[in-house]
Amino acid sequence: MDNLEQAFNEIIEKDLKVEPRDWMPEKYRANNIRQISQHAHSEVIGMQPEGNWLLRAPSLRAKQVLLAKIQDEAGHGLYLYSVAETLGISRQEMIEQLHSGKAKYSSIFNYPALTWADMGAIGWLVDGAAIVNQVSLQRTSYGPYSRGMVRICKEESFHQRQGYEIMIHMANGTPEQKAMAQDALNRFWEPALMMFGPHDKDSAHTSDSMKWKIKRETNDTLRQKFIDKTVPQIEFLGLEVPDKNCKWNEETGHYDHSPFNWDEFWNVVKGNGPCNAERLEHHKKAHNDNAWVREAAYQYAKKTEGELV
Ligand code: FAQ
Repeated sequence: MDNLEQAFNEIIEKDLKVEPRDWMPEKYRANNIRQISQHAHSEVIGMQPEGNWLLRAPSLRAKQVLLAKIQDEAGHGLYLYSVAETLGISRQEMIEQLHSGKAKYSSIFNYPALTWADMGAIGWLVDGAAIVNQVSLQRTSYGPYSRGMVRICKEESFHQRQGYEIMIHMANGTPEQKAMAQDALNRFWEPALMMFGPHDKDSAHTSDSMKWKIKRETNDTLRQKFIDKTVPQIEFLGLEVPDKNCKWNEETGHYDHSPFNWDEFWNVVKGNGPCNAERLEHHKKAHNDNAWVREAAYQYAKKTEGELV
């Protein structure tokens, strides 16, 4: 083992942070680029289901809050693209990988947002799941990713409350509103649990990522934390857990759950979910229609800085 590799291993062992200028194994770099760029794509594509409801929000307050939340997601995408850039990939390459299908984004955003209650379910469950995952990632070994997560988690916790507030209103509203809340929960429950990725035994990257402390907890551990935290919130709303086998287990100290429909998960991940085509087309169109903004920014930077950027 040479000195560079030894220095890298020491950083990991001592729980210090790997910084952009440090030497790192190519596989460590590639794994971080993959995860961070996909995380960024998820934040950006994730604006679409909620954007669908901006013009139909039931009050000015609801519209303002939803707009602020969606803008936050755009910001998260930008921090994360910047983090990935410190590893030596350009923004353009990342976008090309998204458009060609080489890079993924979270499966959850390929489901439609059909009712206003879905805005509640997304904020509560999707942001809620994202928080459980990202709180753990605050301790990830790559310094810029870890620091980005600290700020993102603060904003996500506001998003989760925004969603839960909508659910409280709907669940305590008319019988029709309560039914809408239950229907949104039914449709988003399992897809939200699948945000944590395949079971550990089927997860291609977990072993390397745990070794290098990119991931601090496994997919199944985080999923279980989310279930344990969320079931009492469902009960508080007076709604029913969509999974009849979801019961408290005294022995394990966790809620049990039914097996998941992994065929559906992989089908969505492979591009065949209800909204995959629509989400990508929308992104490509927005990217192409706004090419002039990138060109104008480039020309302005050239003029003011006197050099290519
Ligand atoms: N969807 O070996 P693993 C948010 C892929 S942010 C699609 O277990 P890994 C905020 C995986 O990429 C939500 N693909 O992978 C918000 C890999 O394929 P690859 C996003 C998935 O990386 C709220 C293959 O399966 N959060 O919601 C999914 O070790 C509301 C094998 O899987 C993050 O990205 C999936 N659910 O663990 C925004 C957090 N799961 O890459 C707007 C950071 C797995 O070899 C509105 N990411 N795959 O082609 C992570 O923590 C990890 O990447 C995991 C997956 C846990 C997602």
